[in-house]
Amino acid sequence: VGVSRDRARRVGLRGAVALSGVALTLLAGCSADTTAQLKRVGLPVAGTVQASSIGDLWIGTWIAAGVIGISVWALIGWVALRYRSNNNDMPKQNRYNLPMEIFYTVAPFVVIGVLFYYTVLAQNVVQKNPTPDLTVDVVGQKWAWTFNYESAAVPSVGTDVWETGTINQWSTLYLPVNKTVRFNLSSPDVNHSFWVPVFYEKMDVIPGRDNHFTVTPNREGVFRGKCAELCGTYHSSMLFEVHVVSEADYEAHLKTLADRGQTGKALGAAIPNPVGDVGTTDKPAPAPALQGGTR
Ligand SMILES: [Cu+2]
Repeated sequence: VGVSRDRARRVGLRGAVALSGVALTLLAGCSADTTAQLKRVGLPVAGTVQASSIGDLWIGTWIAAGVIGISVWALIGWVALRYRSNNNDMPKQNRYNLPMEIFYTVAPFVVIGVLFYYTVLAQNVVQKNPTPDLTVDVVGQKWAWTFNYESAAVPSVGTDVWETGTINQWSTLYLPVNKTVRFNLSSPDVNHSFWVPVFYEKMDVIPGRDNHFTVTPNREGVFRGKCAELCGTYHSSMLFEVHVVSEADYEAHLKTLADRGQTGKALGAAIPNPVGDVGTTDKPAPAPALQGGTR
């Protein structure tokens, strides 16, 4: 018995060394970007002030899950090796062991309780809704996004302006960097979901319901956005681009929209949908000029 136990230990040790060798080789082969992304457990680089609270929750949850998972596997492995036996006698039974049963009933509640506590903390940061510097009315419609910018934030433009897309031309959303923006979400047709991955948060867009959230984009760049709620045939076309730009560029973009005559508010589906008679057309408007490439 002693010899085979020794052997099992040696085989286990060799396996562990081989596995960590493979893991190290994989890590060493990664670019700096990939390694950084591994450290964020798959999240993109955060694009808002508020995102870090969600990022910390995400990483903390994985660490907690890792600690618990590894402990459980280690215990299973230890029991399997330590108490393995060649005889077929019924092993000692531990049913109705009260301390044990209390432990495995209470332990999951402790885990859930800790996760719940930190989720509430993160949620409080994300839903603080500070007074915004500007407001964008976001309309999710089958199957594009319309963004309405209020003139109040940029008096030099002098009017509210909007922009939209079609299933063949994705929409763009412009935001000034380091300004707090409130998104008011509405839909004239079915449920959609407004998602910009670098914000780390998304929110459903539900007809007849006043959903909103507030973020402060703090990184200039062009980011992807999409509908995250299966909303119909061309759901996959509900993509948009978020341009987080300087204040001057933001103002210039709004002026361009005003010059194109895209003034006032477009709160329904403003553009006829080019695919058959799908979509709604409650307010015909000039088709938007192409911005950037087509998809
Ligand atoms: Cu959608």
